[in-house]
Amino acid sequence: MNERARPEAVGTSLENSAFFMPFSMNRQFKKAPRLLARAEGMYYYTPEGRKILDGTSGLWCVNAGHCRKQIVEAVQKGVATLDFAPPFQMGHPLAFEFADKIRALLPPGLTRVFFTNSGSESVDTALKLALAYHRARGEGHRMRLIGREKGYHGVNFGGTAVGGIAGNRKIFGALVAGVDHMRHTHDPAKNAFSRGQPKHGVELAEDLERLCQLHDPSTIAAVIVEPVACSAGVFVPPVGYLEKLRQICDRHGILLIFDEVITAWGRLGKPFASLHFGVTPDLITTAKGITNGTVPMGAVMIKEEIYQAFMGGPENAIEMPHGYTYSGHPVACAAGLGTLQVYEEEGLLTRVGEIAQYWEDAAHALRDCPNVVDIRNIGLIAAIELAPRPGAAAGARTFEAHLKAFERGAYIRVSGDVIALAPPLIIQKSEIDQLFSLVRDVLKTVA
Ligand code: PXG
Ligand code: PLP
Repeated sequence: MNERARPEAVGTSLENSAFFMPFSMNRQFKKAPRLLARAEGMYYYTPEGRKILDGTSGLWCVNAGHCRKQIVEAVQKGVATLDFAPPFQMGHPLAFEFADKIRALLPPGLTRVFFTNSGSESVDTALKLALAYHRARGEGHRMRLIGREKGYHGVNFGGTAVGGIAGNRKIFGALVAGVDHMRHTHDPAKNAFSRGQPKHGVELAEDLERLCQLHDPSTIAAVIVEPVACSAGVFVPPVGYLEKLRQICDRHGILLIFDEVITAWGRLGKPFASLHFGVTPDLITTAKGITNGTVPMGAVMIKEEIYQAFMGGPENAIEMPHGYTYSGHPVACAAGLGTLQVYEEEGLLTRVGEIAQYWEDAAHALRDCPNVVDIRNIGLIAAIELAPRPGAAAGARTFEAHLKAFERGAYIRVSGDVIALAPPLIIQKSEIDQLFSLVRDVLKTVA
């Protein structure tokens, strides 16, 4: 047990800690901390040694389960061999090897990989690449970016601007000019308790056509959507919806970006959700599961013709004036290569196909629990939506469920009135039972 995992360290008050926690209720947390000290496989362990079933893969990222030996050793060896290498005008072998291994998993036509350090950086990179691509082809008038209501695309300026969660945008001013949003696809009146893709709502994709007519399609550079919108509460695309977005983008020469920060790396039973849905975007953004969450990393995958559009100038010129100090960081690449090896050896990028039905049935069995107004699922993702508590702030009930679940031994993520479950892809049926029976018990006690 390491120093920080020692029980005596627990008593130390965090109330005046310097740490400004991200996306957290700082004061509430610091008064009653929920600390995790170590992890292994499907479980976290608290400093007191309590075992906590991980219902959300950390933050949707630890797809192969925690502290996997091969990944840990790859990171240890990597950092001891090459701690850092400059990524601009220099290189190291692992970045090339990792990019090529990723390419082998991509939908047809996507051939190039640009490394970043997070999903947020991937999104801003993809948006910039889209603008630069049009400009390189003499269509610099395509400057508009279209997102969707309820979308989450990280927290950098571009991603915040195309994002569609009001609470994440409203305090940050005007953000980026030229952004508009399509309608979201959530329609509980028609689609509540859908299993997999909802039947109703393909026509909501026509909202993109409306924006094309409003702004003129020749002003639009790119549309970005999550194939399954996870952060805002798990909104699965209606049957035919993504296909229709693809058609409209093709009709008007607009690039389609799938933000697969969560949906890639086996979450839907394929390496990328794009392969699951059979719809190929022009760019894919990812992060999280790319290194199993061990070392921060992200990537943008792009179609060959987009890459080639930048390769027309003189060879002694930098083709893309964009990149991060830590793009393709050697330790992150080592982690990524170790991660891909585990995914491959254990068949994790396709394993969800085998357990998705069991998962779906277990999730929908909670339908009779108090206050449940909707249950949605796809792949190894499930959302349980609760009616808001009358007179209380949104999410009061779910937050209480989060606290009670932690007391009883499970980590579950909540977003507004939705409990979102997405465990590591190594989960066994017995652990699925354990997770849902714990959530059932919790729901019974949350009035
Ligand atoms: N795009 C999508 C689709 C995401 O899900 C990001 C971009 C940003 O990635 P980074 O690595 O910059 O955080 C994400 C991240 C939640 C939750 O509770 C989800 C995310 C992040 C934090 C919380 O659902 N997704
Ligand atoms: N700000 C300053 C002053 C810098 O020198 C740099 C990088 O050199 C950055 C920001 C960008 O940092 P990063 O490349 O880690 O995104």
